[in-house]
Amino acid sequence: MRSAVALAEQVRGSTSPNPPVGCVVLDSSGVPIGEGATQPPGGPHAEVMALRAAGERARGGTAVVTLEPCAHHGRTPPCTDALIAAGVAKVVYAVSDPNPVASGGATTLREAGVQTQAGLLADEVSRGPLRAWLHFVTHGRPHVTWKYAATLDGRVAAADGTSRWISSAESREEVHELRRRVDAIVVGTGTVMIDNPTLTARAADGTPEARQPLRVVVGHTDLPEGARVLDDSAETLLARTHDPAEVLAELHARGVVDVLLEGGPTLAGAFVGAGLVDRVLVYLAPTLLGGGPVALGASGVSTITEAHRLAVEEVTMSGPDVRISAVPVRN
Ligand code: AOF
Ligand code: ZN
Repeated sequence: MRSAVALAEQVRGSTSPNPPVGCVVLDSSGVPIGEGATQPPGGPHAEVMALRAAGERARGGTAVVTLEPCAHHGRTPPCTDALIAAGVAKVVYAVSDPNPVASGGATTLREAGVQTQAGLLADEVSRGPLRAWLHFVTHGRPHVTWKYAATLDGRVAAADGTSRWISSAESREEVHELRRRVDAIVVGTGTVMIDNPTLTARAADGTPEARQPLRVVVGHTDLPEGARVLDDSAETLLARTHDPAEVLAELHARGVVDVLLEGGPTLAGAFVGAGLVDRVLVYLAPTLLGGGPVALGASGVSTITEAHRLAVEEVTMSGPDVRISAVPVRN
């Protein structure tokens, strides 16, 4: 299952609106003989890829997959049919498919005499590669990670507005890795006017990645001619609204599952205030400024009892910076 999770991670960002799924097929003596991961929409699912790689030796073997195999005719035939036809004796999966159209795969398999086992590494999978997609299916909107880099005193720029390189080179590299795996990056027009970011995913040497997330600029201000987000290195959507729910509805309609909100304070405040941030990812640099804008603008809080409470999921170091991942506590 760990290998299947790694396979799923490799295709994150290329499968939406379908989930990134990984599959490993073992022969009857438990030797891995085929690996596969979900192909872009309309392409084969993970199980089909792994069965193709395994060939005839899959007969009597086991398929290990991060999501319950689908039982429906969608853009592709049911994976349950492929597993049964290949003569697989057992299917081990992590998470049940909550999509009402595709679910029921385990029942179909058992009725055909295939042994099933659910729940292996379910937490790891549902917090990892399937996190955004599970959110997308159960809540009917994309999963939003608000990411920012700030000083220890919570500032995202100095008093004169300069903000280059608050976080370390290691953190900036991590952010490109993150961008590569999401479907869309969202900023406000303010960020475009002040920072003129490219918002592309680039390798450490600066070369753009083959697949680029959709760039989304929110707001009514017209962008200046030289704005880098208007270049042809990736697609850009201009969302002419201030309503975060409207932005997410439009992205949902486009099949965007995983969103990275990259600031600035005004837009972040609107998303947090609307309860539309599902994860906060902050890179805290061991630097103090004592002046300049803070990470979050107005978010509808006027007294301490209204504070947005979060639970810390993970704290790690990123070079000299502290990286904190936190999720809202929703009562
Ligand atoms: C699997 N294995 O690798 C994936 C699954 O439109 P389709 O035919 O591609 O079906 C998409 C649905 O199938 C998707 O919403 C989800 O429920 C399931 N995805 N299932 O057995 C896979 N990606
Ligand atoms: Zn399938």
